[in-house]
Amino acid sequence: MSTNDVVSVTPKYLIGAVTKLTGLSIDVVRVWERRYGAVHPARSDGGTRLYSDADVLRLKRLRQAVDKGFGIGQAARFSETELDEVIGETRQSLEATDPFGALRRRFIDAIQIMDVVAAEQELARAATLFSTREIVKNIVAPILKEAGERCARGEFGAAHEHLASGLLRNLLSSLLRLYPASSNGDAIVLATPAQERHEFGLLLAALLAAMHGWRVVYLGVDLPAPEIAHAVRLTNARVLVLSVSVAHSIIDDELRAISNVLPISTRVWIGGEEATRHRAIIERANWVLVRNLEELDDMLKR
Ligand code: B12
Repeated sequence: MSTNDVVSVTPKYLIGAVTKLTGLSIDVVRVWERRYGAVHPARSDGGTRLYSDADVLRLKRLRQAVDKGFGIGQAARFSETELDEVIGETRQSLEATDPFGALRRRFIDAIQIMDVVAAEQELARAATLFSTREIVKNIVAPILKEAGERCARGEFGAAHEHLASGLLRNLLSSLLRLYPASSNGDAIVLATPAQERHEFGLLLAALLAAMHGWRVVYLGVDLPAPEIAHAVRLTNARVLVLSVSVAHSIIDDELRAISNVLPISTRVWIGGEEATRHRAIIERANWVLVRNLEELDDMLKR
């Protein structure tokens, strides 16, 4: 694994593959999981367990601890740092093989037990060790995704999600302040339409724009079309960025309303999980559908 590799939390392996990758039998994997909560695999639509690279890595590390004479019950309760010590893998060597994954895992572990001090420490480390772009793409975006997946699996409650969201929002806001709007930069307005309250995709997009020297006018979420258009006119914005995560039919009406009231010269870039649902309006209004943050990063450069 190279220094920049990130251990993926995407569910992809069936249990048979996991046994090959870890050297553990199917029965052992099941018992470790059921009795000791060693890993929490996702389920396919049909209910089959699907393991991620992160699950496989954790099982391998637990196996190493067991090989060193620890009981699985004890090993499964170790924090990642304790596990590092136990299996003789120094923090430095873990950092060297997967610095982003190690940090993300420690943050998520801290959120799981609501240890705010440890969670804040991890974010402070991220801010000193990594570039803003690395923080956006390799720390904050994947942590939010994982928090979302844990919510869906019932491992995180609303309180966990709110705690993680609050800490990450503070981090992103303070990073945004590192790139003060310059009056020579072209203005870019960022908002979500009325009824769309998911803010993180938009906040990450705002940070990328600020890094490229745009004059960022971040309006946040849930804004009626006339308000967005007013801001675009007042700031003479060249680009409006919209983010859509939720599949409400009302969003379609809102997007149509935005396209009707915007100045004709404004370019609109729209992204988010549910943006493709609005292809008809996007095509009719000549907006650009931006598939992901990488693509946005490139467009902001030009
Ligand atoms: C946190 C959360 C909330 C929080 C939001 C808090 C906040 N301050 O943002 C709250 C509690 C408010 C919330 C409310 C609701 N939520 Co919600 N929420 C989530 C959750 C768990 C995480 C979303 C998140 O922040 N992800 C992290 C960010 C970084 O990822 P992202 O938004 O996908 O953005 C990425 C890309 O899409 C892209 N991107 C996003 N925007 C843009 C823009 C551009 C230009 C570009 C280039 C890229 C881009 O970049 C990001 C990084 O890769 C997801 C589940 C999940 N697993 O994602 C559900 C989820 C999005 N919510 C969902 C739902 C249904 C709701 C509610 C309707 C629930 C309810 N019954 O009340 C309400 C709707 C509120 C509303 N009207 O908007 C559904 C949406 C399903 C759908 N397709 O419609 C999801 C998928 C959960 C689910 N599995 O059912 N939610």
